[in-house]
Amino acid sequence: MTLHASNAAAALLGGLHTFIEPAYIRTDPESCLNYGRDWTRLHTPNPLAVVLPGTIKEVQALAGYANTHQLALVPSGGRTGLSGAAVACQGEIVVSMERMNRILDFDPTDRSVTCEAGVITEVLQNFARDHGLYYPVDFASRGSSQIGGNIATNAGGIKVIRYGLTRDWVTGLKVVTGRGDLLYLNRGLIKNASGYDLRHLFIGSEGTLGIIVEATLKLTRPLREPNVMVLGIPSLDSIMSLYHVFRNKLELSAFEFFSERALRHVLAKGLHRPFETETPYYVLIEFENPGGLHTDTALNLFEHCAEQGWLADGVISQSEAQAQELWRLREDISESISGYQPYKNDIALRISRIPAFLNEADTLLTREYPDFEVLWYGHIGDGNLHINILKPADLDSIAFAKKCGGVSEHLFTALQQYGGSISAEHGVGLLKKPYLHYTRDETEISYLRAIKQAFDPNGILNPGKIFD
Ligand code: 2HG
Ligand code: ZN
Repeated sequence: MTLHASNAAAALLGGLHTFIEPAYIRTDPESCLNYGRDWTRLHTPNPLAVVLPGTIKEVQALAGYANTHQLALVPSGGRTGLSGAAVACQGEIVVSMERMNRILDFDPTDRSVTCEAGVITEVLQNFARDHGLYYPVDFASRGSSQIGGNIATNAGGIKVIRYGLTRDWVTGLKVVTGRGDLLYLNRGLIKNASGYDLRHLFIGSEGTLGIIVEATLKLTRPLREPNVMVLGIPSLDSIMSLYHVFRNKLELSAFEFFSERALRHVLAKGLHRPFETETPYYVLIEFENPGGLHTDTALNLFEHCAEQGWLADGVISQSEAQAQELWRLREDISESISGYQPYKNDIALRISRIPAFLNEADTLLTREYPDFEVLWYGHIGDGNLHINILKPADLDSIAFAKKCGGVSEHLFTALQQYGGSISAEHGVGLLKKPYLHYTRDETEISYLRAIKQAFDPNGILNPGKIFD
């Protein structure tokens, strides 16, 4: 079917008033601009309208209406995504979940919380903390990303090495499918062997199968007095040596890395160098250290690695405030470079394959981008690298994206040989769609299409995202 993106569709907007209050249907240019895009800036937002439902019934009514009138819906959370999955550039209706932001239930025995999809990540984290517990999925956009969006992208972030991805914390999901049905999946159970687990299809489906309206999430005990170390590394090769020794002796909750070039961008925003020595790369390690129990181990490991020549300098946090300062050196990178309209790669590999791939990618990128600034950082302990290419000010955005897209083909060809993925945690959306075949073969994509067809036969949900 053809989805309307025209005046004819605009006329259909009137019908929305029968089930959504007019105050929650917005068509003003500012709302369309804000709600029609995520953190990518390549596509021009052009939604027909923005609708803010307040109840599951309203979401169902919207899905029903969209099916009847052949309208496309773009489910929308905090719009902090980096792959264009929440972009509405073809006359779609944006379905913002921001009004559905209540925490509905907490059970200390189950250590679980049930909330609506529009709850902000940080609100949930604080709620858990106030109850003596911890929601460990964490990332820099915690202050604006929403739980529904996190689930729709299977968000990862900075603690995956210890706590896994969003997928590992979802025990129940309520979704409104593209057919308009309400499904309550897995119902908060830890164990459930009653057939296909549809919950996992919705996690990471980027709004293409259904609209997540409610979630039940597990919580855990908080980290005990985490310490942060930042280590200066002379070469990429040292990173994995450090990974092995620190991981064997300490319970790591983060193992991140960033380059000196990336560091310079956060320093330019007013942060301080962690120590005087400049090295081409840095590793940030976080580990639990209750009562200083593991301080000696950490210092011994530091000495050992220094003797081996794997690190040149380092610092260990002496207070929570210092730990947070050190974290900012890594976490603030993405925001500090946003003005350069960076071309982003978010790739994943098995950790064992990282050293060989890093060397190959380094050679390739140095050759292909002689004139562009290339920044490396990421969650290297999870096998996840973020490679950002900064746009020179005098280069037009389209020409820049085209050049980088061409280089990506080379990078992904190498990645494919190492069995990696073109997206580790940012998703496919619009941006990585042309490259999906590097990670999923045609046969597999045909199964994805069949699943889409089962949940959304009229293609009303986020059409054009992930695959065509
Ligand atoms: C991070 O790890 C985010 O900082 C953003 O996933 C990554 O800017 C990026 O490419
Ligand atoms: Zn990341």
